Parts: sequence; C-alpha cells; structure tokens
Amino acid sequence: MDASKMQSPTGKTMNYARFLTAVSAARKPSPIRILTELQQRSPPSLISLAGGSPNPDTFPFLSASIQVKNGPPVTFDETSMKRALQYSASNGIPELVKWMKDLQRSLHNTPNPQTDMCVTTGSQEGLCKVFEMLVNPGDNVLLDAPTYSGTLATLQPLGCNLVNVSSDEHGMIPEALKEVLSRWCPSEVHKPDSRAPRVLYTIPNGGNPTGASMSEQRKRDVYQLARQYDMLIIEDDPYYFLQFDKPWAPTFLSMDVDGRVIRTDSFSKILSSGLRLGFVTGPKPLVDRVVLHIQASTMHTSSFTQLMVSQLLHNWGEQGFLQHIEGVIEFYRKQRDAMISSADKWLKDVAEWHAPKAGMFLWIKLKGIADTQQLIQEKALEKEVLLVPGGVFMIDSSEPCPYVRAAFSLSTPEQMDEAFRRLSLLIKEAQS
Ligand code: 09M
Repeated sequence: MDASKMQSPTGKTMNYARFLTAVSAARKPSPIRILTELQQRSPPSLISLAGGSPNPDTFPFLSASIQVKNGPPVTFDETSMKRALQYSASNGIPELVKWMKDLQRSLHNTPNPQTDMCVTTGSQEGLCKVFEMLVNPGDNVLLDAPTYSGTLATLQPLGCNLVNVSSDEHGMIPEALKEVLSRWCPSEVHKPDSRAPRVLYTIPNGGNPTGASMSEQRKRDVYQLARQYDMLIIEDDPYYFLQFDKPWAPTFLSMDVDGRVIRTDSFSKILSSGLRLGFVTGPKPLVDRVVLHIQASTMHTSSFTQLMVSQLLHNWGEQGFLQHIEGVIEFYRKQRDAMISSADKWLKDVAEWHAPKAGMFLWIKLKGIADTQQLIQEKALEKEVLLVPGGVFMIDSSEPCPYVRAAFSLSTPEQMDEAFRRLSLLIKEAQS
C-alpha cells in the first residue's frame, strides 16, 4: 500500500491522497534534514562534516535556572543549554513528543494505531498548515460559525467556500450538518468532479467566541456523518483542559476508528501562550505532510521552549500536570461565575447569554441592537469598556451582528462588574 493510503482497524482504507492539495502533495523531505537525522542516529565515532549547524560554543548564553511555582526549578547546565540553543528535529524534541503521546493515549486512547503527533509553534501554526495541506480554491469547507477569527483568517485567503453549519449553546447541530450535506450524494463524493466537502472544522469545547461545548452524542453523530461522506474532521481543542465539569466529554480523536480526525492541542491556555507550543495529532500520512511544511518554513519550534516545557512535564509527571490543570480550571470557573453574576446584575433586561461550561468567553446578544460594530468601535471606548464585536467571528463580517464577545480571563471580578455596568448604560443609550 502506498504511503498515502492506510488501513484502519475497521478494515476501511483511507486514501489520504484524495485530501491533499497539489502544493502539499508536492512537498519532499529536505535532504539536509535527512542527513541531520542520520547523524543523530549514528555512533559518536562518526566524523560528520555534513551538518550545517553552527557551533554553540560561540553562543553567548551559558546556563539557565527557571523558578517554578510548587516544584523544582527547570535548569539548563552548559551541556543541556547547548542542545537548547541548537537546531532540532522538525517534528519536535523526542522526549516532549513522547510525553505528549503518552498523555494523548491516556486521555483519548484513539482506536487508530497509525496516529502520529508533531509539535507546532502554537496550535495556530498547526491549524494553518493543516488547512494549507487540505484546502483548494473553490472547495466547500464546513464549519460552525461564529468561529475563531484566526481560523477564518487562515481559511479565507485560500479561496474556499465556507459553508456554515448551524450551532447552538451545545455547539454544532448534527441535524443541521445532515441537512447541509443532503445537497450531495454520499455515493458520489469520490467522483473527480464532486464538490462535496472533504473537510469539517469545529471547536468542540468552550468554543471561541460562543463558549459552546459539544456533548458526546453530538460528536458521535457528526463523526458518523463524516464517515458517510468520507470527510476529515479538524478538532481544534485549545480549551479542552479548561472544561469546568467532570467527566470531560470524549473527543473526536477518541472516536476515530477510521483515521479521519486531525486534532490540534495547545499549551497556550494552561502553561504559557508566549512560549508558543501546540500539537497536531492525526493519521501519520497527514502529520508527515505537516512536518514537511514545517521543514520548509520554521524548521522547528524553538528547541529552548520545548526543552523547558519537557523538563517541567517530566518533573511533574502526568499526575502533577493534571493537578496543575485543576488549579487553572478552578481559577477560570470562579472567573466565569463572577462574570455570570455581574451579567445577571447588569444585563438581564438588555442582553441574553448562556453560561459556558468551558473556556474563557461569554457570548452576549445585545437586545435591540442590530449591529455591535459601531457601538464597540466608537461609543464603547468613550465609556471605557472594550469587547470584541461579534461580526469578526462571522463568515461574512459585513453582515450586521448583534453579539459581543467578553473574555473572563484577565479582568478581576470588580473590573468585570464595572465593565458590565458601563455596557448596560451603553446598550440603553443605543436603544433609546
Ligand atoms: N484572541 C486560539 N485564540 C484569541 C486567541 C489570541 C492574541 C488568540 C482557537 O496560542 P495558540 O496558537 O495555540 O492558539 C490559537 C487558537 C486556536 N484555536 C479556538 C483559539 O481560540 C487562540 C492571541 C490576541 C487575541 C487572541 O482573541 O481568541
């Protein structure tokens, strides 16, 4: 079987070549990277004049010690510092990838044994490269808008046709997906001229901007439809670890018997957004294509950043990591509660919302306001309160949108309360 085909445990053969853009299909491994990897696997007696790596003895940094809350410091002696300052593998530092694969296995236990993973510079890089691998001009791409503006920014320039699947406070609605898909016939999706969508994107937990989280049943229903129409599912899940209630719903990855789910994870909301660490998990032939793109662009995510986090995770162990997550959840749950109680106090008569079960956003519909763009851009600044006008999360941002997105991540409960008092005045003024 060629590298673009893979048989799943159910006996179904996925033909990944069908999903690739011409650009992605044409990517070839960099010959220099192949030599570097060969060198890393050779005994120390090998004299290599092949590598293009600079000599780290010339670098100015010597060592580092980074203090950690509730744990031993992360340290770099002169030897480990040299490694941290040097080029590294495009798919990620091996011990970090291994730690993350073990975590993925224990959290998602995907039924597809040919699953692989690579490190990306934040999940945004992963998403961007995944879309560039899969989306051609004119393709129909399914998503549940409103959605993350960074996804729209990646997809829109690719010239695809974004097809909206209706959603509610529980995320994408399977019946709505079924209705959208009924425009095509499942038996015809493999015909060369078929316009049937091959890619579906969703944010399953604590959606940005809606705060919506999908139930297990909805995910199962969406997965079945993806099977029926032979689509890939892009599961963009940076708020997975910010689910306030247990048990956490199973992920698409955990249901993926065929090898049709590409999952993006992020450390941005739980360890650091500035370190820029994300992960792409999915069928090996597709992860390999993402890695080829990385080879040709950034080469790899910062070695220093990866080693710093890898050391932290190895010091913590999985238990320690999950304990840290509990603390983060506790913080965001309190913040969510504070924002909801201020919304109840100030906005009850002038707006509507659903309390999110995950993430860090409240999606608020302002009553009697057709479009929030002008209200936020001009009047809100005068009143000294800033929110994101909902239009930026829509497929067509020029259409009027009565929503705003409020984040409960950075402000104190007192600031949120004052912000909603100001917002309520603003809405009342605009209504009159
Ligand atoms: N606002 C995000 N979301 C955001 C945001 C951001 C600067 C980022 C979904 O850090 P990464 O690359 O892992 O996160 C990317 C990402 C992927 N998917 C659903 C996200 O919400 C990050 C950064 C300023 C504003 C920002 O507003 O929503």
